[in-house]
Amino acid sequence: MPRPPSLTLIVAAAYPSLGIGSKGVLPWRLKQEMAYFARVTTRTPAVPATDAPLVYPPPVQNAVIMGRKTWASLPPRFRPLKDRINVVLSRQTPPVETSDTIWVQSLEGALRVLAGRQGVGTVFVIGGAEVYRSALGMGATERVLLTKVYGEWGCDVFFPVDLEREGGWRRRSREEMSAFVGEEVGGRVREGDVEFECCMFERVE
Ligand code: FOL
Repeated sequence: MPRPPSLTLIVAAAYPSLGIGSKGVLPWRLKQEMAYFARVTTRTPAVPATDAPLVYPPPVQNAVIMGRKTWASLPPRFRPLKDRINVVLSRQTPPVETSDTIWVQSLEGALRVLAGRQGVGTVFVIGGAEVYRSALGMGATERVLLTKVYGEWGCDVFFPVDLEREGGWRRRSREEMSAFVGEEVGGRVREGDVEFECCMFERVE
């Protein structure tokens, strides 16, 4: 069996409350931050994450794993997220694979499906809270791309771990983060009245 892929969480959270949603959707509309999400989750790594046999040229797409409520929250015109393998978790729906979306019953099921495929690049977990919590409990989760959205946003769901306070996570430098995401990032960005900052954390032993 091929080695199961490692996982990267990507999340935008209010800072410092770590709120990620309100009434089923994102609490803000940040065009530049959303464009960053789309670029980073779409851009493929130089080397695929699994040890599936290589074919030349390697046709690689990243995967985005999400819960059913996050799937429902995506604007229908952007669903499935284009140029990425969309994997949706639902305990009710039996596992099915349509031409553009894979439905599975657990995160383990998602990893099993992806491990058995060729040409899978980076595997991202894109939420929501329940899926982030499960993923953070798995050794496979190595990295979190956290965008701090400064301010109080009246959220009703929250990112489950404070990476800056709990042990086991280290913030990486701007340079390390830029190398991973494949573009220059770092520092506070202003969009309208809102400031955000893209950060990367990695698990440490
Ligand atoms: N991580 C970060 N950093 N920012 C986010 O906004 C974010 N959002 C989710 C998960 N992780 C995140 C979940 N929510 C779309 C909408 C909501 C959403 C995720 C994605 C979406 O429509 N994405 C389109 C781009 C649309 C646009 O350009 O406006 C895509 O192609 O990714």
